Amino acid sequence: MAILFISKSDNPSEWLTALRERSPDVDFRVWPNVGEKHQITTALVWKAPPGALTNLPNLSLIQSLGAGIDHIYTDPHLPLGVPVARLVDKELTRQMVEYSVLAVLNRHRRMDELRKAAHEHKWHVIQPIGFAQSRVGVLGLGEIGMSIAKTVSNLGFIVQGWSRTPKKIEHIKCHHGLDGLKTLLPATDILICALPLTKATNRLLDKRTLSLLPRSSYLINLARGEHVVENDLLDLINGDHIAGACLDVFEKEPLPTDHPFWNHPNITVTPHLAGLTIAASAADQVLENIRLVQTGAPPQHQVDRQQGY
Ligand code: OXD
Repeated sequence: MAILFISKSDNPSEWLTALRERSPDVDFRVWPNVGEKHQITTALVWKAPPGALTNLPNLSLIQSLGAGIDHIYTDPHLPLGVPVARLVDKELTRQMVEYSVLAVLNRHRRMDELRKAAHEHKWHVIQPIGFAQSRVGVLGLGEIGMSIAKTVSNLGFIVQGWSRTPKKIEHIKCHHGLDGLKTLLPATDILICALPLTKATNRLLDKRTLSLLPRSSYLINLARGEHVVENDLLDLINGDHIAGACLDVFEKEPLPTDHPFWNHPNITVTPHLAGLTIAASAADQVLENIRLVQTGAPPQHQVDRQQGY
């Protein structure tokens, strides 16, 4: 029984250390050094090259190294019938919440405007902005979206949420379906995208939907670049309908050096780091999933292939 690690961005030695501390005999291999293929039972993956998971006859678990699994389903050779699990990790969720709070407060307290004024040596006092002018809408009410919504609401913000299916969260008005989205957007000043990437959410935030936001609204995207039609967002910001955006994810990553987002005064770009997986935090879940699958049980947080999350 061996684990095959396939990721260019995660550190294999951190994973090896974290796994061996918990399970000293673990057989850990780093792609492309697969060794005897029939010995591989688990694949730990983040953006595996297409085909890397084929011809592994005893593969019984594909474990994402992140919360998202869209990177797995882009492989046209993905072995059907092998369970795919995503990570639901406290540390990852904590980072995503932290990033969202930072971005919401930056917008609420107009830090971009203040930084610009300070740069010009201007004593620029902004009158207090009430929560009624900073209504927050959270798209996606899974583990991460729900934690963001609750934390931002606990800070005093008026928070509404949106998801595919109906959800109930204390103190948070929840909407669902396309009609729900049409209700939420006009009542949102700060929109946070925490959606899974599926066929239904790909390019969901385009000119049509983003125009439903009120004037001077703000977008925070920490989910996937493909949720947003980048040129539409740019047009709406340049046309002064949307005030700005804080973006951690992009259609193409790394963001090309000549992309207009980089130099835009109203757009903050961060390099897909809102939530990074820490091996020491996530290793227990991975080992537990391996154990579950060995006993014939489904792994925790198994992905529904049809729904795509
Ligand atoms: C993830 C991510 O899916 O970091 O975990 O994007």
